[in-house]
Amino acid sequence: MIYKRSSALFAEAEKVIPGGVNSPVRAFNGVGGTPIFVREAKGAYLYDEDGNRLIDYINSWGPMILGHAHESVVNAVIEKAKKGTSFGMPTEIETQIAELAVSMVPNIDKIRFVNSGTEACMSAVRLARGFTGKDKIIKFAGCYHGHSDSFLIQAGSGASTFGTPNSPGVTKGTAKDTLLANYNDIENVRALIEANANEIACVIIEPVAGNMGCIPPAKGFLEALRAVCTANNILLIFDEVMTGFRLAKGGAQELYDINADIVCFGKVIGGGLPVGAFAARNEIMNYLAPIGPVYQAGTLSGNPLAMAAGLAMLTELNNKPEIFTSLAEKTAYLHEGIAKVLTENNITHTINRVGSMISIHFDEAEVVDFNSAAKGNNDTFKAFFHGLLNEGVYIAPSAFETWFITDALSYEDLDFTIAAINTVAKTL
Ligand code: KE4
Repeated sequence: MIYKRSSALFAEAEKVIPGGVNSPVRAFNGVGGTPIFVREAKGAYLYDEDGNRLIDYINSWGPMILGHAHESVVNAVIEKAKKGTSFGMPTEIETQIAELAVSMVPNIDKIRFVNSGTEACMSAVRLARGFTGKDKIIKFAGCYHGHSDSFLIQAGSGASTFGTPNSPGVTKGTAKDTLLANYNDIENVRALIEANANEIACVIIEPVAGNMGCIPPAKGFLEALRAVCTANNILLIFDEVMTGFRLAKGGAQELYDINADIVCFGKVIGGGLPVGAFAARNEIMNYLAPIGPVYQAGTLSGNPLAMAAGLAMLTELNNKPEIFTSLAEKTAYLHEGIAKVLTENNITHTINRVGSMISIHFDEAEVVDFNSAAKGNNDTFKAFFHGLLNEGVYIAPSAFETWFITDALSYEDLDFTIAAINTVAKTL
């Protein structure tokens, strides 16, 4: 594959945008080389600026669950844009998508829309602190909840890829209120709660981790977390920015039958436009301005174009719940095919999968937390990434990410991908 035009565009971008990108994980720092510039996308495919067609396993880091440029989403945005793009005043469509989201997701009465997953998680933590009157939070090493200061403490995703999990610019004052636990280690959580009795407002977790590769919750872990939070008057926040409207209509709460106190959304809920949201029962959400004391705001929150895209997306998913089964089946098929060819080629690996989230780790040990995820052979991953790119398959440019399967993928695409992995495996 030739990437001449992408390289030229990247050189131009670097002159006026830090690192040439508007989000670090796109910069290929985790795999080397320079980023691919996309011209357009349709269904399961990206078309880059050099005319290469790539099968997309990132799908804008999750939102494109139905494939790129989905007709109902695009048409909804076009029609809405003709009537104006932003008013800073309430619109009916905000109520329509709020009612639909509340009907799809268990255990929530109200939802507040914001513009990103970061904003959703940041606001949820502030709400938890305001509601409980306590300051400290527990997050898990390797989990990523966006780039708000409180979260950049051994974060996952790009922060891990960069090997600088604790970012400069985060004050000691902020960091002291963030306690770090190990994913899937309930005893570690209990010890933190005991050592900080009556000081912890919330535990925030990715119920299925997706920012250190895909890591499922160990059997009983989420149930134990729910119980220990309830027993200690600590709010449990499910960061479902990745898992929401992806693992099931009702996300991880539905899949694992666990009730969080606050749920955060992003990605799919916006259909590819900038939307985040956080939701909870009335008792908690009524603590938010303008009816409650916890302030949270946004000029473009509930923006009509973004709401139109999100409403179209959620309507598709709500009307065709069989999509979730189709996504899980396609991902299982891919898993089986990848495992077969990597084993045949004697490549040491493990594969983690939940629903339509999957990740490959080039290490024999089971990947259950940040430490085990970090043991993966990154040189093998880099060669694997570029080998696949050369075969026309685009996966996450970092070992600390999950793949996101889109329902636009055909079984032919999956077979093509498995064959490409077989080819690349022979070079590793
Ligand atoms: P955003 O602010 O990027 O919309 O959402 C932050 C966020 C919150 N919670 C979870 C579980 C997330 O995965 C994310 C963002 N995910 C990354 C990819 N791992 C976004 C890609 C990027 O940073 O460019």
